[in-house]
Amino acid sequence: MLERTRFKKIAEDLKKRLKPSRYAHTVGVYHTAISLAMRYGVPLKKAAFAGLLHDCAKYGTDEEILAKCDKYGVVLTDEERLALPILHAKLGMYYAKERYGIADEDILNAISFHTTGRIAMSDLEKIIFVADYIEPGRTEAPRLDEIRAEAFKNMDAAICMIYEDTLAYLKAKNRAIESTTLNAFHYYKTKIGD
Ligand code: DGI
Ligand code: FE
Ligand code: FE
Repeated sequence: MLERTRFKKIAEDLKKRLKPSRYAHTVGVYHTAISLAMRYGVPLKKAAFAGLLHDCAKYGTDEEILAKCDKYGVVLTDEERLALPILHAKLGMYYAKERYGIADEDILNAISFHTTGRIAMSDLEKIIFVADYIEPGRTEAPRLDEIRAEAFKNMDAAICMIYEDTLAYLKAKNRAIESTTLNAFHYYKTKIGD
């Protein structure tokens, strides 16, 4: 199947499955990911598919997402079982592979790690992590304008800013913080020499 046709078919399927607001966010991430891919020399096609699919499992309740992970044998650490908001990324990677036929490991990893990020992300993984946070439909987070500008100047610095604000938000809400998230934050902080 032609890539363009395949892309359209996936988009149509997601439009049916996701809430309208979630689909609008998906389209925002897809456009933002392509823009960042232009800036950082990443194949646009990879950014397009990863952006489109990053939240492909984000529908239903947390409990339903967890049950689907168990049903399909998605391997989860004990920590991941407790961090329900992260599971849609793991299940999303599974759907991308099995339901949407994505074989590219880099795209699959970008989906799997889009919520937490991780140490030593590929350029595509960074792009999806950042695009998810800065896409035009996001309005709630603090200093979005600053982070948006930084994303096109120094990606690693933008990643650190996103971690700082996300960790502050999670702490304020008394939520469990994944070790993947924490380790990645320290890694990028050291990397930019802060
Ligand atoms: O799926 P989206 O809403 O587009 O965005 P996302 O996949 O980045 O999920 C955002 C949520 O995930 C946000 O409420 C912060 C939360 N999050 C990020 N890292 C962690 C986390 N939640 C927990 N519990 N632990 C983390 O380490
Ligand atoms: Fe997500
Ligand atoms: Fe998202």
